[in-house]
Amino acid sequence: WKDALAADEEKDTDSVTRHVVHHVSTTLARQAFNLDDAGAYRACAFSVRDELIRRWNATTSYHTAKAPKRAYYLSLEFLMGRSLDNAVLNLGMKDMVAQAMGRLGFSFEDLLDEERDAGLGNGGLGRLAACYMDSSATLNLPVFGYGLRYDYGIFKQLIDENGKQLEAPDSWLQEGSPWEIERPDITYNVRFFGNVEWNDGKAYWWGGQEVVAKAYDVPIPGKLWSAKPIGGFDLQSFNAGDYEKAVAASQSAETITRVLYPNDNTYQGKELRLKQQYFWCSASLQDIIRRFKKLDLPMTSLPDFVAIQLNDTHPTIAMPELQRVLVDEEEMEFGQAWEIVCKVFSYTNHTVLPEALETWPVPLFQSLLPRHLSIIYDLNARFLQEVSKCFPGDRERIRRMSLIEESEPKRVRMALLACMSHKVNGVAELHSGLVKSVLFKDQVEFYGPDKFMNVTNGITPRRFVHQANPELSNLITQCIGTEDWLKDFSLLKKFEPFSKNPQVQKSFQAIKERNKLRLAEIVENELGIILDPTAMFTVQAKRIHEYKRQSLNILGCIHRYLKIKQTPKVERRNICPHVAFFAGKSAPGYYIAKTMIQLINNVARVVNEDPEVGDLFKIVFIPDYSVSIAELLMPAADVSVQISTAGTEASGTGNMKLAVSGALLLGTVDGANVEIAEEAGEEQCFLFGYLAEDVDEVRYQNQYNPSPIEQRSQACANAIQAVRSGMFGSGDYNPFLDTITEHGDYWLVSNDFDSYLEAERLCDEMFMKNHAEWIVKSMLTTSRMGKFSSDRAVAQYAEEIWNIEPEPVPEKK
Ligand code: DL6
Repeated sequence: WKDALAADEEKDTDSVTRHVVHHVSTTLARQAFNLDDAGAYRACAFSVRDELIRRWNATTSYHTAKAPKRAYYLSLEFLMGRSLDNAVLNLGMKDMVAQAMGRLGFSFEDLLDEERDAGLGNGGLGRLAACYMDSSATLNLPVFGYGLRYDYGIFKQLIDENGKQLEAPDSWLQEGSPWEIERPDITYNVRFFGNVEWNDGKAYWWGGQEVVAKAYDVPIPGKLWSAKPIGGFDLQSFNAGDYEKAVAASQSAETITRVLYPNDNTYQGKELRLKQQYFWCSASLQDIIRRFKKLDLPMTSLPDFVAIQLNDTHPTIAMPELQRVLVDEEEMEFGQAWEIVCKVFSYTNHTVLPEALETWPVPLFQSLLPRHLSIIYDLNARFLQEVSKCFPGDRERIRRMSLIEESEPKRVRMALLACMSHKVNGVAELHSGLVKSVLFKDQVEFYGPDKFMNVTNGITPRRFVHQANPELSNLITQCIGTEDWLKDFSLLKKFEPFSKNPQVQKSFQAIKERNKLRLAEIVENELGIILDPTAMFTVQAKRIHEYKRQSLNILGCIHRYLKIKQTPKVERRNICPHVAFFAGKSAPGYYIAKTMIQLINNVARVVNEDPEVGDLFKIVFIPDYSVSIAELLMPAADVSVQISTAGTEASGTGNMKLAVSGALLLGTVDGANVEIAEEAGEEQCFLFGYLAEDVDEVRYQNQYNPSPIEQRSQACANAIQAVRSGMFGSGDYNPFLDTITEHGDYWLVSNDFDSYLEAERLCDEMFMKNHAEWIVKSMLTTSRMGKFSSDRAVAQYAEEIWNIEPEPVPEKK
């Protein structure tokens, strides 16, 4: 039977080879003998895509025939990264495809590097959406994503010779993407601006600008919309010789999906951003309603067939848009229509930071979406009447709860509109608690607590263990005797007993060492920094933001550097060798964050070039952080640095990616760190810092009754002084340093500094003096992370919010 199997495999590898060659000669119109890596990657990707489409068609036909209730995930960001490796692994075809490409003279691993990341997202929120699509497909759930097909994704980050971040465009579509299918047959018109006229109590929205939304299918099920002008360009002006006017309208349409807004956890109130949001929501709803209408059922049964999840407030305009369709086009009564809207929608909140909460100026709304504004006013009047009934005479509460903020100009509060949907969830226990007790306290008191819930985030084990850390994946499979844990992550706990097995401990440690070596080689080749792979690798990889406190990390690095320099040579052997990795982008207009990047790079340069320090300490800033870089970085980490001010990081998902690869948590009691520590056991973690419940009081002290920084932390004051002295070059770091010393240290850097250093000290001590124990803790961490699969999270959404069930396509008999 073995021969038969081998013959079978041979045949399959043969057929894959033929398939690839076919794409070389037809799709690429090239000859196999003079193909380069880029061409081979594309031909290979097209062959794999064929298989994805074949399966996708089967699922679509089955779902169309069966017509189950579906969930639609509306996300303005999908941070997909690369697709080829993930696709072949998920299809179980990796070996076969690698062999086929080998026969054609190509190394599959080299081809993987030819793919550009699809970076249609800023950070955690966008990557979460991509993980949820992967999990929905794995669980056979009828879930479909809708997003925008930006011509330019998140900018490419360059670091100049002064250590500063520069931004360059990410033209990811330049060579085309094999992972999308253009659908000229699926288009919808979307209107902006114009007028609303009333006739017989019925509203007519007309005029203004109309734009076409064209669909691009992505076979990891979803659609991305691209904006096109209606009817091409203006032929009349063209014929009259006014070429500029002829193309102006078409340019204005195409601008809508030109570029992703590069802001994470801050909101930019630009007209174009609201246009993007409405364009995407209108097209998606038209597509959803078209599909529903095929069922030939009354609109009142929409909530039995359609659930729509709002990924943050960005798609909230979809709620008044559905109301407009039901009232103006389907002629439904306003109150009945709104009941349907509320049943269909649910909303995930991803932040409690006030600067990230979207509010749109009323005049902008009035001009761009006049009909929607009138709907929102109507809703608000009815809503506030209900609130007054509940809390008679409580005018202050009514002011707080109004959908319209009484500012100058007035603003529409999108989060409060989103809270009218039937379920609202936060993304980690601690965060969901704050959502209820702080952010939406009034709403909880009005609607009751049942609407508000928690779904802790998750990550896909297929990409972040199996693909990113294949040796660890194989070790787990070997130990527990099955691969099933990749689809049922709770089985990971079966790996726990092996933490006592010396042989497995050795293998686990060897895998970590090889991952570190691989990273060290890349760093040496790309950045010219030579690392000691046996040193402790700490990783803080995430967007650069004051609340995430790369500040604490880099000032801690300065403290470490000063200490090494002060330690007599003979005693330096007691110091734990250390490599601090930083990676992440700052929003281009975020001055303080950009200053932190510059400081990190300049401290790194001084430390790395100091011969006195040698292998004891290196600092590496990896430019242009992306999903692909995360896949390299996370498996090589010894320590996961998650040090946001308590109560500010909604969840974090990098913390989960690091933990599954066995990095020990050095972190604050914030976001999903809390649950990671609960699952792993606090003994496995190095927790420090003020708790969320104490932060307000400390902040108040810092602001109104500040003690000198030296009293809050002498070590922090010294590190800041070293920067001010010019030790790390003459960059203008003062605006950043002043936030800590002069402006009330809002993020509690100085207050948490000493306990951070103490946590680091304990971490170093164990790594260096008790490495055997470290390995056990690392294995325990990995094996206890079963909760953090995005499969668990999506299953929870399906059951508790969307009310949908798995619909596997039956096997052919
Ligand atoms: O829920 C995904 C991710 C969390 O893990 C992060 O903690 C949180 O900061 C992030 N939130 C946002 C909010 N952005 N906006 N707008 O990105 O969500």
